[in-house]
Amino acid sequence: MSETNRAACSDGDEEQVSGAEVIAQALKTQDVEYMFGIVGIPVTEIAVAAQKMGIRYVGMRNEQAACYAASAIGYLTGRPLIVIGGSSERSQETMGAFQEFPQVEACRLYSKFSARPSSIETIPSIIEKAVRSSIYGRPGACYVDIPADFVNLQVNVNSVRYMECCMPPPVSIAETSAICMAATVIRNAKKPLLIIGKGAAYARAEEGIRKLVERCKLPFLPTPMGKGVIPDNHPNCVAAARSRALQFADVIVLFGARLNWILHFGLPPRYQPDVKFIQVDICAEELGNNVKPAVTLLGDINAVTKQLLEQFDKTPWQYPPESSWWKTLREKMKSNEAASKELASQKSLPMNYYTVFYHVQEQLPRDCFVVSEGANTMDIGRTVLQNYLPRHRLDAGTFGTMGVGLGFAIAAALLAKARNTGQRVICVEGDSAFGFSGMEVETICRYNLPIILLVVNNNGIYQGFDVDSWKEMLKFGDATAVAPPVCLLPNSHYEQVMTAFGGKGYFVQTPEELQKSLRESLADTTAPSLINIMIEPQATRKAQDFHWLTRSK
Ligand SMILES: Cc1ncc(C[n+]2csc(CCOP(=O)(O)OP(=O)(O)O)c2C)c(N)n1
Ligand SMILES: [Mg+2]
Repeated sequence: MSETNRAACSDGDEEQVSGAEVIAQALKTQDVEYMFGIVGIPVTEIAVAAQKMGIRYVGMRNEQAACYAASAIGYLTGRPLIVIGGSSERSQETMGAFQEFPQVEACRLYSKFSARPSSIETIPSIIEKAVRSSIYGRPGACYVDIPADFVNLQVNVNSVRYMECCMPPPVSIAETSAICMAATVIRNAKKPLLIIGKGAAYARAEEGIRKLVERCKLPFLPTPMGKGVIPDNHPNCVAAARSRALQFADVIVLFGARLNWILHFGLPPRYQPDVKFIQVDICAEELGNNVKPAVTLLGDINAVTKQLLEQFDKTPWQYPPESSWWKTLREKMKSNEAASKELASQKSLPMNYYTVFYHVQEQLPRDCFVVSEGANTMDIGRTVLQNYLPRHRLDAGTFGTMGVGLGFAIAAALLAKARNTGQRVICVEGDSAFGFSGMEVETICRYNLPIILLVVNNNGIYQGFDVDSWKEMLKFGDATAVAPPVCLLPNSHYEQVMTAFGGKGYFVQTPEELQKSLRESLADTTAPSLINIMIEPQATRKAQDFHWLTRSK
């Protein structure tokens, strides 16, 4: 608010402050650094006040993408997402006010804490509680509802008390007896396996887990978002024999990895029926989901890992590197890698997924962020594109939500820019996935973030038609009646979405064109680019022992 306004609103000689300014100050006091959103009545003033307070405001093109971006910043910095929503005026509640909706109740289902302050004076304590709830225990989003009339309402500046920034989350450790039991189970394992999940990445447990892997010489697998906690090219990484490792392991230690669909619920046929799980998790309710664990280690994953390390320091132990288990895993990795290489080296055009990712991997800077979404695009890309640093892969993860990619990429690029690391963001999108938040390309160009978008274009969802088959099909009737629901328009020029806003666009059909466009995009550190990569519309994954979503039948 300007000084003149302030004076005009002042009540006697008391200085006045608006609801918007109180929100901004309360967020700043809780160390909030970024705000993502779309403004309009009644929240515009909140964004303006936040900017004045030194919070970076990033205007997005869709609230979903704004939330995805904010959640990625939260994951990367350990400060999860607070959603602030403008709601209708209190005096019009139940009358059918503009955009009236039971937002607090609706958000309760999706958040750890959902509340509407009862007055401007209570905003700081509600915001402190929202921030604290979002980072304590298992992290998660929180919602604060702001009635429209609060935004411009003025109160006496001395009537508002700001809560100090909440303390960092307390660190909990596991019971000593459980740690001893876990160490014993690991020592007695014939076919051990560590699984490193997103929780380990979030807990910044990379140093401890790496020590454990190297001291005990244990094989490990990352989950999709656990990639990079230990580099993918570490000799103990058995990701290339994932199915085999899961299927025959007799002891599995889960570091912040849930036994959900991504890990096939921990059940046969993907696992041995008597496999012993050791679960390390910050969330007590997670322990015992789907399978009864042999040992549960409740606590901060970094702290629990250190407890385990101390145990193995006291009585050193190594899993024998010459065991038949290591041999089985190495052989399977070799044959799987050979099969991928064989597909990658195919010279036929249009290219297949493996050829594309092989060429991308060749040029990928080791410190870059890899963002990805799609179905085949994400699943195959994950196996070929390597991560060498923790928290440098962001993908559609547990929910498999399409549309997250551009928001995630924007968040990673903003952090890279703020930290001045020169790190690049490579965002690998299926053509369908790209469509969900495609207009965020304008956001990328507006903030001039040098993101490289790769659209792996097979003209469809999982698969599509080539242009001739598409035309042939249309002879049989209207597209709504005859087009397979997975099909998208063939040969769409997605790169023109980028050129429309001043970035660089490439339409590539051959490995040489891909290599050249990627080299140029990487060399240009000042501008974003989009490489639209045409692949064989019927290309698929290489044969799998099990489908990713194994049905129980
Ligand atoms: C929000 C949302 N809507 C729909 C889906 C269903 N879905 C799963 S993958 C996918 C897109 C896959 O196609 P694409 O991104 O082109 O990748 P491809 O498999 O073709 O490489 C869709 C729409 C979803 N996961 N999330
Ligand atoms: Mg596709």
